[in-house]
Amino acid sequence: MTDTRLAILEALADGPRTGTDLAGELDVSRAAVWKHVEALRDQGFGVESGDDGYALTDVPEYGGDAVQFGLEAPFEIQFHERTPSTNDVARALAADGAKNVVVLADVQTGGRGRLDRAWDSPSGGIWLSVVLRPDSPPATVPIYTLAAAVAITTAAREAGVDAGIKWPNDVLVRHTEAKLAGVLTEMEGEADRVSWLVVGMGINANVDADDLPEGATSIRAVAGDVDRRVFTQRVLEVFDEVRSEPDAVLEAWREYALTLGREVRVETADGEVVGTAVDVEHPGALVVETPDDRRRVHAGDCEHLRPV
Ligand code: BT5
Repeated sequence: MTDTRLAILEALADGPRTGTDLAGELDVSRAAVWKHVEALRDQGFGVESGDDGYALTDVPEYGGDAVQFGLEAPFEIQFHERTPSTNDVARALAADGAKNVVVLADVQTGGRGRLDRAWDSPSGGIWLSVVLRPDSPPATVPIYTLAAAVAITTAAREAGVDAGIKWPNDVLVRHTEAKLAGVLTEMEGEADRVSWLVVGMGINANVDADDLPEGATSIRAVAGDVDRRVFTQRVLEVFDEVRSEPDAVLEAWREYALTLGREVRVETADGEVVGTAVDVEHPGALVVETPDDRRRVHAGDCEHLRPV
């Protein structure tokens, strides 16, 4: 959305304004105001013309402008009805120098999980990728994955879902351990500095559980449909709040963790680690107490073992 269009929306959010007032406030012509208002109507915003001027009567349910409007985080939203993978679009934007852009889609036709697994992304979900350029070393990148899981869990709990986090990146419903959301973080960087980072979040919001793989669930199935616009804004706002505060991320992560205190089996590149998960440490390592020693696991697939 252009800056002028957003400024018009923000002005109208405070109450009706005449075209002349808007033109004066924003230093554009009245014809330009009229064009922007028409464009907003095309996007699904309700803008009525009355005696007091233009009044904002309705905000579209979802989409780029809808999420951008009222978002309290410094991200620019780019929306696609349908795209193979928001992470792929975000990577291309990142390679072109983009920063603080969020690519959002209603449907992904080639959604990806970790290790090139497929990620089912039917209409009604929240599929988004955030492009960041943090001034930090590549080794600290896992904290962004944790921050995304914290943001999703916070929003899910506010929506009435008893959600928690399975290390490192799965948001699950606590009592069933069915998967509600996943995070895929990708980056490019040099030895000492990240060049760009793409944090992809897949949230099964208003989708039928039948349209998801076995072991997955949705907010719709657990707590009913959510306002995707508000939910997406909450996720982005919490993510933005915590992303540069590793201690806050770890504290929230520990509070939400379903993995800590559990017997786990983690498949790592160096083999299997089985033991009790006792903590998570910066920048996202799981600390596992095995019968022989205490191990720090930096990456891998984690399975919660049932108590014997
Ligand atoms: C993840 O991978 O959990 C990361 C998922 C990230 C998806 C987002 S959507 C926006 C952005 N664009 C992308 O293309 N990707 C990101 P992983 O831990 O590897 O889990 C993948 C496994 O979860 C699959 O092998 C399936 O078993 C299962 N799965 C597939 N689709 C699912 C869904 N919608 N909900 C829950 N589980 C699913």
